[in-house]
Amino acid sequence: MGAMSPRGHKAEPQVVMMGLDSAGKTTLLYKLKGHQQVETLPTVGFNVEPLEAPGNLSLTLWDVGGQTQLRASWKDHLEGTDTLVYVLDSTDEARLPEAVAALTEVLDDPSMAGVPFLVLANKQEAPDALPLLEIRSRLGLERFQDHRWELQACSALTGEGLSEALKSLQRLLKPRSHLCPL
Ligand code: G3D
Repeated sequence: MGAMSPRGHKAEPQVVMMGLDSAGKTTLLYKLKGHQQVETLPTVGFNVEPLEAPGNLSLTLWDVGGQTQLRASWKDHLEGTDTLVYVLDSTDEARLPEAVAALTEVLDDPSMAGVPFLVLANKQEAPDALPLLEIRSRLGLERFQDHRWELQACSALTGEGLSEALKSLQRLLKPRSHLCPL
């Protein structure tokens, strides 16, 4: 488990994974960890999973439940976040506004100022998935000018897009070099 020490004093980058319930966070986490069988249970509270990603990237993922009654506790887990991974169910058009509102709330938290984020448009293999461009415009990501962000289509079920997602994560975890003075 990663220590919750102040930003910049951690052994491992702290990656928080969030999303509404059923977005596919648990499936994604286990797929990334290389488990063959995924038995999904509703995420209760949060769990912390060390992740050995390719490229010697060692991360700690926080999987925070999206159930309404637990959303208030998200804020308790934001301090020290290096990158946010926000998982969206691309097939759930009805709850897209709720997902966008939750993402906005998280990013508006003072402890998330300037923290980069990766939006994973999950379940893209499903025939009724909204196209990535549609999702991009519905999210209005351009609003978040104070954050570096990336949007990646993926399927936790098939694994499609996951290696690209990890590459995005690696990019976002790198500090912006042009901010460093000589
Ligand atoms: P959560 O942890 O965000 O709450 P889960 O979500 O990982 O428990 O997934 C919720 C449901 O979505 C599960 O189905 C799971 O199999 C499905 N799911 C996750 N990722 C994908 C995906 O990429 N494509 C498709 N088609 N389904 C996905 P069940 O039926 O077990 O509820």
